Amino acid sequence: MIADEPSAMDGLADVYIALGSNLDNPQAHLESALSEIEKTPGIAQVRSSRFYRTTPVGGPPGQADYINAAARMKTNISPELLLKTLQEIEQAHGRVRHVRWGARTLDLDILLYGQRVIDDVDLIIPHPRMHERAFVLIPLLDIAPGDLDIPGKGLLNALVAGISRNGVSEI
Ligand code: A4P
Ligand code: MG
Repeated sequence: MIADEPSAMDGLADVYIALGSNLDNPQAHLESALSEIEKTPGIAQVRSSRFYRTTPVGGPPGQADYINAAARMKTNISPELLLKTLQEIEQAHGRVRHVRWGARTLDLDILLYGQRVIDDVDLIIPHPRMHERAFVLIPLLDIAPGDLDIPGKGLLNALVAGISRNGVSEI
């Protein structure tokens, strides 16, 4: 376990993740996922955005609205192990994968891992669709500086200025 002190975590990359749920009390899934992430050895200084109610983007018609948030943390866990850790938390929340972009109890995506660019079969960072999605960028701006550089996509402020906020409201 890493001590949760600034001195112990200095120099580690900032990691940003997106959280989403639209089934079975979405807000409770996000809150408990955040506390599970906080308890994970090697993750410290977890900070969450506000929670937002968002209109579903893509997927089958008739899905319930989502609750979305973003979180920032410091970690010494590799990107691959972080993905596995987040997938285990999704599984513990009863995530079942049926349809692409279908309703889900909990979706945890890695948005950014410092300034790393990764293009593997099962892990792409920055998340390939984050730069065009209001339900990701608006929560992200709660916890990240406006001049955050999203590798290959531009500065967070500029991306937020270019999207519509329709369908995203603070809860
Ligand atoms: N994967 C690759 N890169 C990453 C990454 N950076 N973080 C792989 C997490 N996973 C990553 O994910 C599919 C595979 O992506 C994983 O096996 C992993 O190896 P998944 O969670 O099983 O499926 P998914 O989330 O349905 O797929 P996808 O394509 O990542 O979905 P998106 O693009 O994240 O969209 N509308 C609203 N309003 N709010 C939402 O939260 N979410 C989606 C999902 C669609 N519409 C939405 C929302
Ligand atoms: Mg996902």
